Amino acid sequence: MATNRTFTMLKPDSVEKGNVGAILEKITASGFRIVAMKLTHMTLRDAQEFYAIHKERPFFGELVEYMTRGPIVAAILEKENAVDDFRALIGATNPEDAAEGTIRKLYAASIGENAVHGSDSNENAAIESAFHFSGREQF
Ligand code: DAT
Ligand code: MG
Repeated sequence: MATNRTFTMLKPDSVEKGNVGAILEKITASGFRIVAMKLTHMTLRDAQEFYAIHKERPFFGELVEYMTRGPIVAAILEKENAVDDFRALIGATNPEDAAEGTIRKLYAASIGENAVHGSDSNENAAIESAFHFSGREQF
């Protein structure tokens, strides 16, 4: 399988609770290489654009409010089969359904505040990476 990339955000609740170090440790211990990373604070417009696919959903307002309430850690990760392997590492969207040992099982409070983002396809990984990082910020 070809080496490829995915995009992640450690969401505001992960930063607030001091879970960034533990989550990054789990990510790197699972074989992902950090290609780009920064602490950043999304504006309202950033979050509305990033999650535009969900704009008709009833939770969209809450989602945007949550994602903009404090800084996040955005990162690009590289590994064989990166997108699928990272989705497996983070677990189901709702932490109540997430498998034991997954990041959401360990660190997420609820479906609305679920600790981490992971791209759902190679195409979206490229779009989301470019949303947060220029080519010169990727190593
Ligand atoms: P994922 O983040 O697992 O890819 P998604 O793309 O379906 O999940 O939704 C994006 C985010 O929106 C998700 O991480 C948390 C929020 N969300 C999804 N479904 C929700 C719901 N039923 N109630 C509240 N927030 C929800
Ligand atoms: Mg998604």
